[in-house]
Amino acid sequence: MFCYQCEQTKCNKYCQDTGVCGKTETTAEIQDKIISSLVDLANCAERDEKNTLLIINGLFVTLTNVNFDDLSLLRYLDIIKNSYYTDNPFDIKSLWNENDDIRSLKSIILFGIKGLSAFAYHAGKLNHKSEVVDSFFYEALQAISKKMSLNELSALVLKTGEVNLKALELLDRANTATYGHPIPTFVSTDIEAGPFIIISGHDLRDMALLLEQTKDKGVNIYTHGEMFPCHAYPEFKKYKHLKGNFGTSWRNQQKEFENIPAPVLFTSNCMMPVLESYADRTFTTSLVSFPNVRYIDNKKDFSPIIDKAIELGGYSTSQHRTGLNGGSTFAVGYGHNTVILMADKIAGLLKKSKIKHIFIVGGCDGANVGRNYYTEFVKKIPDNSLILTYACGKYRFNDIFTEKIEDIPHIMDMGQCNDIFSVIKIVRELAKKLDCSIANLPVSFVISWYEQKSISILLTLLYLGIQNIRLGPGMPAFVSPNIMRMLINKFKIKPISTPDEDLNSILKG
Ligand code: SF4
Ligand code: SF3
Repeated sequence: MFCYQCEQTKCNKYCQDTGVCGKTETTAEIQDKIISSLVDLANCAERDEKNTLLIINGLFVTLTNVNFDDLSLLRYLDIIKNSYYTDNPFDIKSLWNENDDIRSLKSIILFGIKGLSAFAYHAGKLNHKSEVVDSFFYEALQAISKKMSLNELSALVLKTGEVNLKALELLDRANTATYGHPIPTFVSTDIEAGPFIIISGHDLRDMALLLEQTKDKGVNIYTHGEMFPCHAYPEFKKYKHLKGNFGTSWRNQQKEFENIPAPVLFTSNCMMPVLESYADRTFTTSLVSFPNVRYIDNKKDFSPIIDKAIELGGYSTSQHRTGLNGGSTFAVGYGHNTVILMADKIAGLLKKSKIKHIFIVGGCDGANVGRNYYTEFVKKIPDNSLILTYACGKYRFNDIFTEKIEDIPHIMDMGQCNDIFSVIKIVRELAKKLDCSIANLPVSFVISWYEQKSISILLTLLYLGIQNIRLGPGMPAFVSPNIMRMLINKFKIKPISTPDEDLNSILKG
């Protein structure tokens, strides 16, 4: 096997024999076949709704930490293969042997559209679709098998970021039109006595269905990982049994799910290999699957998981739990709708230097020890600066209590990874209010990456011309030295160094 699509790839080169994520060689082979078939589908089949859905689902099941189940993956492969004919099948392995820079640019495009597929998938579940997004999947997949120049591929890399912005906007519209605009909300980390279910992942529709099916059952619901921002949506606030957040980010799940008297539902990435100790009370749905773990199909009848919660009974007394820094409340819900109302005030405070700087510290969490950087970095940010955050990396600091700057919270959590859209909207609004370009705002992006959604988000930031992004904990293994030089020259991307060094150099301007 050859896989280098995520940040934890072996020795920052590539995974072979078995993935650091737990993916087996057989699973990797099937996923490669899925990608090869999707390239053939894009080249040989009609562009229609059915095929577009096959592409979106096919890409999403190959994302890191989504589907480890060979039988399930083979079913996707079969359906894709039966949807086109070619006498000259493409093999993704040919890409790994291409010239270093071509391989690198095509990998960036491929991993970028994997991230894009996740956003399009969730938006599609809420009946929001975009012709621009859908047609780009075909263009990008065709490019993987075509002879193209470095310039053509570089342009397509930025186009991936541009189309990803459309997908982020689409998903924002889907979520807010269906569940309302997030409002600032304080969420407890304690667990009440009695039966409960933990729901993880990004799929808001699955959350809505689970809340509805559990509302009169005496079963409480707790979010985990990227499902946490659900607490801020008005439509979910109506359910009094949506109680709080259990645990932290995906990387701690094997520890956090052990020895608890409750079932867990995974609705999207990131699922780690399920340990035997909790396999019998783990459930997956949508595109997530793991061998011998119960799967809730598209009928979305959650009775088995509700029954399991009642059978296990939950804790007999309430449990006090905390975040990673000892705090027992997380705040969330600072989406664009809320923060744009503060834009005049923030712009005024920036002018008067009462707010010195805005730091965007967001992105994925992961197991790498270098990720302590983000906790230390946030702790060192002066009180006269704002911190906007999104995605699961924030669990490293979202329980730290901080004072406000004249009613503006020092740390504002915008939501899931896709809610980078709120960050972009707010930064654009501030640039408008201060009559300058984004580049001239006192705003710095300090981003952590892990899987392919963070790659598509990075491409969007580059497409928007955002420079001086500090990226960590390491640089992607799939970027060749020449392409890295190009990124550094054109966009001034920097690897993170130490919190002190980076903070000093940012604040010195
Ligand atoms: Fe390795 Fe990441 Fe690929 Fe898993 S997804 S096999 S950890 S590179
Ligand atoms: Fe997290 Fe997987 Fe990236 Fe949604 S859940 S951000 S890592």
